[in-house]
Amino acid sequence: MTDEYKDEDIILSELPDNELVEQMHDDLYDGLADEIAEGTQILIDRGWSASRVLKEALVDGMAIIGVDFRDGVLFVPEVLMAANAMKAGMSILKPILSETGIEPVGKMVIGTVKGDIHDIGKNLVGMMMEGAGFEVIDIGINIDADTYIAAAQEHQANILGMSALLTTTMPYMKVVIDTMVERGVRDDYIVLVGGAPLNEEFGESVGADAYCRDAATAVDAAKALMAAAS
Ligand code: B1M
Repeated sequence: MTDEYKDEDIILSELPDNELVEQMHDDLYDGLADEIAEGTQILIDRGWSASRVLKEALVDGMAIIGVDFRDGVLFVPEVLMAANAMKAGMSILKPILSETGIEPVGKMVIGTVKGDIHDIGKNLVGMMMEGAGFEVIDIGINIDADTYIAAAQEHQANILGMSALLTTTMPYMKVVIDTMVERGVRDDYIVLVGGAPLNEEFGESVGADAYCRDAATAVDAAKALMAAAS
């Protein structure tokens, strides 16, 4: 039996949890959006929490792709397909992660910095923030300083969030913060930064209020800094 034939035979709903998660990692790798959506739904129907599905089935799967992308095994088109498949799973999780019956606890404008089009991490942070009761205004990718500041002012945000996934784009965070300082608006906002190549030291060096390692850290930092500001 060829691998291809075997794959066609796999019925996701019949796999035990651990095999289903492994299969989802394979399907993510192969950019199979329908299968990722189906697997995500099956795990939710089996009682998994949305954050567990996100971490174990999707984010861990994307980490494998990241390694092979770095090592030249996978190329941009394949990684784009994987990203689309990941988004298919995230769209099922979004309503669950964003579910909140409470008044917004604060407003956040979030975007990926100029020159950078990676948006999965940013989208995830947005979802988790909504789930924690924040109103989130996602201004997209490739965002320059003027657009960040204008959006924060227009929406009267409490928090300005920036994402960067490239070592070549992360320095732009300092450009945004310096522009805020020049315009006398830096202290009007809590500035949070995140993205795989950043670290605590970088966050401090650009003048952010906090570096957020992941979406859960972003929620914790936002809550703590909002509480400290009030
Ligand atoms: Co890109 N890419 N990519 N890529 N890509 C990386 C980032 C890379 C590390 C891959 C690698 O070499 N291993 C590498 C960067 C190397 C470097 O700078 N040192 C890289 C490269 C080189 C490139 C291109 C230059 C490739 C090329 O064209 N030759 C190009 C750049 C395009 C551009 O932006 N100008 C490029 C393109 C792409 C795709 C378009 C194919 C695709 C993006 C699709 C999309 O986003 N819609 C893509 C992808 C998918 C990746 C990897 C594989 C996965 C990123 C991801 O989505 N991770 C990535 C490898 C990796 O990171 N392991 C890679 C999953 C996501 C949930 O995690 O984004 O880290 P992450 O977000 C986390 C935290 O970082 C944090 O919370 C999130 C959730 O826990 N966080 C925040 C993120 N943003 C935050 C904001 C906050 C708070 C927390 O605000 C408050």
